Amino acid sequence: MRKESPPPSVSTTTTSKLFTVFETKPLVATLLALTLVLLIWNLPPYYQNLLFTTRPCSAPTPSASFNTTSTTTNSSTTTFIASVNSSSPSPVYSAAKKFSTQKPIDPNKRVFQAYGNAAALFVQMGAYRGGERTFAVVGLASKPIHVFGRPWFKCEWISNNGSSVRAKAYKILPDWGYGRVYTVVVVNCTFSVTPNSDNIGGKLMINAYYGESQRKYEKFTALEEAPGSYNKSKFHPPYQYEYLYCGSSLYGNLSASRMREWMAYHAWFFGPSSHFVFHDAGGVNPAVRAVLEPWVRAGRATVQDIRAQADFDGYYYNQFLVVNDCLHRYRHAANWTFYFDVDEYIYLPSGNTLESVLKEFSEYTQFTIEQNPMSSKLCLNDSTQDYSRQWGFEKLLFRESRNGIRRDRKYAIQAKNAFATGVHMSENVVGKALHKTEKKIRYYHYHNTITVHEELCRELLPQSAKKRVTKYDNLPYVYDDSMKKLSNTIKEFERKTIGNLQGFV
Ligand SMILES: *C1O[C@H](CO)[C@@H](O)[C@H](O)[C@H]1NC(C)=O
Ligand SMILES: *[C@@H]1O[C@H](CO)[C@@H](O)[C@H](O)[C@H]1NC(C)=O
Ligand SMILES: *[C@@H]1O[C@H](CO)[C@@H](O)[C@H](O)[C@H]1NC(C)=O
Ligand SMILES: *[C@@H]1O[C@H](CO)[C@@H](O)[C@H](O)[C@H]1NC(C)=O
Ligand SMILES: *[C@@H]1O[C@H](CO)[C@@H](O)[C@H](O)[C@H]1NC(C)=O
Ligand SMILES: *[C@@H]1O[C@H](CO)[C@@H](O)[C@H](O)[C@H]1NC(C)=O
Ligand SMILES: *[C@@H]1O[C@H](CO)[C@@H](O)[C@H](O)[C@H]1NC(C)=O
Ligand SMILES: *[C@@H]1O[C@H](CO)[C@@H](O)[C@H](O)[C@H]1NC(C)=O
Ligand SMILES: *[C@@H]1O[C@H](CO)[C@@H](O)[C@H](O)[C@H]1NC(C)=O
Repeated sequence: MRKESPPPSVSTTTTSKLFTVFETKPLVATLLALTLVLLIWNLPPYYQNLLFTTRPCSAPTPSASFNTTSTTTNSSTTTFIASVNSSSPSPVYSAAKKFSTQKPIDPNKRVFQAYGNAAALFVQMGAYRGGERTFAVVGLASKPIHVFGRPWFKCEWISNNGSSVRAKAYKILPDWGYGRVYTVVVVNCTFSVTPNSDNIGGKLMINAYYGESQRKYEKFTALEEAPGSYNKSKFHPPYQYEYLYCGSSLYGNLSASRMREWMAYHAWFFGPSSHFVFHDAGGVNPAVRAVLEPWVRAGRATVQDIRAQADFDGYYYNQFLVVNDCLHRYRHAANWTFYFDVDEYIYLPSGNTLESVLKEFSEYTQFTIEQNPMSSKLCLNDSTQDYSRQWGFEKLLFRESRNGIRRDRKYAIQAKNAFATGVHMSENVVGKALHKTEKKIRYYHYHNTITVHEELCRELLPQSAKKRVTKYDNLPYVYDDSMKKLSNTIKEFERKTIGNLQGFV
């Protein structure tokens, strides 16, 4: 069928869907069929609806004698359009053009035959209701289309009773500059009324346009709400959790020991009213899965399998996509959503509790957290210690101590006020951001440890290094055992919460 129809200007899935609709209907006239098909390809959505709702009977025809009709379509298209009326550009031009490429008369007129697809117009990862009148659709889109073109979106809510409301969408490109073949797009649909307020169910449709023209677009169902499923109170506090962790893509040969330690530490740190969302882009090998499993069973963690992201070439395992999906999926699940990595440990300097710190920060939509970079190989030369039996943060005790330089930051956000997010902070929010936080909250960063499977202690420093600055690889290091002091508490907490982990000390 594809070969016989004019060179496709829309995707083949659209085409075949249309044909299956027609095949079920009685045969009328071939001519009408082709006309209709052309119209549907070319009309803006408003006219499309008009067509479907105002044409009384009749829909045409299987595609059996499809290939005989092409010469007559030109005129019938014109008449049909006239009866529909249009303020927007008439599709006649593009229809005529399509046919002229099929039957070139001028021998100097060259044909450009396209094969295959480089990057999709839109690849949906998730679509979520983000409030009473608002939705977010999170996905990827061909980056060149967004760099060189003006793609845009329209939203429509179609109630199960057939009525519909529309809204102009706006798009956010939260990884601007970092995308590759694909860039991340968050489509924000905010309606003037509450869709599905009567709870009879319905669906959110998106029109995704290739460029400024209304004529070339793809239409898809982004989200459906079953009858009775809309619950307004989900979008207001109190939320299910106080703290949510949104992890970015996990990849590489991760160390199960480090993952186990990270999980135990943060389950303790954030307390029972918290939840952890991991995104497995291939990093959750069987050993890692085994250490996360008890936490998943206890309802404390969720592991999302996002390995299919590998088909879409975006920035670093599509981490910008993942954090935005997590933001919107859990937008009203917790007071605060934290974004940091699995080699980073949030820490409260003396005297602070997480609750007291966040109470103090509550007027801010987001705050950033400064890192304490830790050496991934320096340990004390101490024959009383059996490092092979110790946890990473129990033995890596040397902190890189340069002052006054800009350090990487991670952040936490009140997700309800955010429309999109990044890896180091969010730039699409309402409300204030706080950066002077290092007296209240910091994080220890054990860079280059998470995929190390051999012993971490690879350089032993003399006991004197406890008291003075040690230069290593031209960087100054000081002794810092703040994390080590917590290790017995964490081990005890882990044992009490999930029992003894097999194969671990
Ligand atoms: C197609 O339309 C053009 C302009 O409307 C007209 O000149 C031409 O004769 C038509 N061709 C056929 C086959 O009807
Ligand atoms: C289409 O046309 C070709 C040649 O013109 C003919 O052999 C074929 O049977 C036709 N197909 C249909 C479905 O009519
Ligand atoms: C259709 O076009 C005619 C004349 O061009 C105009 O009078 C009429 O109002 C139009 N109808 C609509 C629905 O736009
Ligand atoms: C369908 O439901 C909407 C509210 O969701 C209501 O405004 C509209 O009148 C209903 N239409 C019909 C045909 O029942
Ligand atoms: C709506 O959600 C709230 C809180 O999430 C819950 O307590 C309530 O039972 C839900 N109502 C219905 C009708 O499901
Ligand atoms: C979370 O929000 C609830 C309701 O607004 C509030 O009572 C609670 O203190 C908040 N917890 C934190 C840690 O901010
Ligand atoms: C560690 O200390 C012992 C003596 O306490 C010494 O013999 C050994 O060489 C030291 N090892 C390293 C790597 O410095
Ligand atoms: C969409 O944007 C509006 C502001 O323009 C905001 O109020 C709303 O919360 C956003 N929705 C989502 C789901 O991000
Ligand atoms: C990952 O690391 C483990 C432990 O060192 C090793 O046994 C395994 O072969 C590694 N897997 C890959 C794919 O490199």
